Amino acid sequence: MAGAIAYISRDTDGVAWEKLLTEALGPLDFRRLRDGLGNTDDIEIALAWKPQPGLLASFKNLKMIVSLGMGVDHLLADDKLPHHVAITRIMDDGLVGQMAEFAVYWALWHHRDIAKYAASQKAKKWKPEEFVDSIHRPVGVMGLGTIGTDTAKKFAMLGFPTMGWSRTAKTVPGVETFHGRDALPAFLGKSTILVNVLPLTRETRGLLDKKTFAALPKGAFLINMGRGAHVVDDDLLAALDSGHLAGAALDVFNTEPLPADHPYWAHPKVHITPHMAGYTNPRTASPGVIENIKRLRTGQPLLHTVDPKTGY
Ligand code: NDP
Ligand code: OXD
Repeated sequence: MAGAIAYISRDTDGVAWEKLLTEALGPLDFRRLRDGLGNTDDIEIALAWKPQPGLLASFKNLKMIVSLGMGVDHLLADDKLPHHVAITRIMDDGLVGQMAEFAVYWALWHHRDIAKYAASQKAKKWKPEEFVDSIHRPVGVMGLGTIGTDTAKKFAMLGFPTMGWSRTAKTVPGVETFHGRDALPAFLGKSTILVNVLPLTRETRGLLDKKTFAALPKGAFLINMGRGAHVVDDDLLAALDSGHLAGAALDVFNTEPLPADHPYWAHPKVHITPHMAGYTNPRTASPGVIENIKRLRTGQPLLHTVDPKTGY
């Protein structure tokens, strides 16, 4: 039998992964962290979500690390991560679609004044609000990778003028694209709804700060589904309290779970979800992992690899 596959996650039990991988690859030596990993010298592949720092470095014969999330900051935060081992990530169409749904839901919630109608209903008031046509509500998507591209295309299909910002130049049909720091002010200046779906890297940490918020048009709405550490919390609270920002839908936080005493919980302009914008679904995520296991074992180039230098 080939080397063992270790399932390293405290959040999920890996039963579905074991079933799907076994169906595709035949009998496996599949080990779960929560049941004990046995002799870790046998481990060839690690499927990992937020592994304890140093753990992966202790697997002497490890050949491939698979991030069980599309984000890889949870792996690269480990300064002992073995650099000779290939790092790959899941590619999950189901998750990608959910992320776009999350962004579109909050954008429409804001755009169509749903909070005002909910308040009117409470007061038994029949009160149509002034409306802004979607062609006058430009949406800016930060990050034009797998998720950001899908999200931006869906906003464009709904008729919103849609912009995207990335590190390198990109072409996305129906989307006005910007790239690099120099283009950031022009991109932000038009984004009446700002969707963040950047990876967390050295360059993007803290990017959603007072300077970024000030560059947005007055009354802009923020949707953060990237990572909590993209946001400088005090700067966001100040931008909301000053009235410069109309509101923020936040799925990710600097500390998760969000501490009970955090000012976001009770803030009238903040909408909190518990890091649920996109769930990894083993059914939709496993085909790419199975393909990579086959590739690893037959010496072919791996797909969906991560570059530790750029951090994504
Ligand atoms: P990708 O790696 O496919 O794309 C990343 C995008 O960000 C690329 O367009 C890249 O630019 C851009 N980018 C990276 N660094 C910079 C920079 N310094 N300046 C400008 N643009 C930059 O990522 P995904 O779309 O797959 O995922 C994005 C993130 O979404 C994940 O890393 C994770 O943090 C988050 N996520 C959150 C979930 C949730 O439930 N809330 C679920 C899943 C993911 P370029 O195209 O030029 O390379
Ligand atoms: C991911 C996440 O990165 O769920 O996939 O945040």
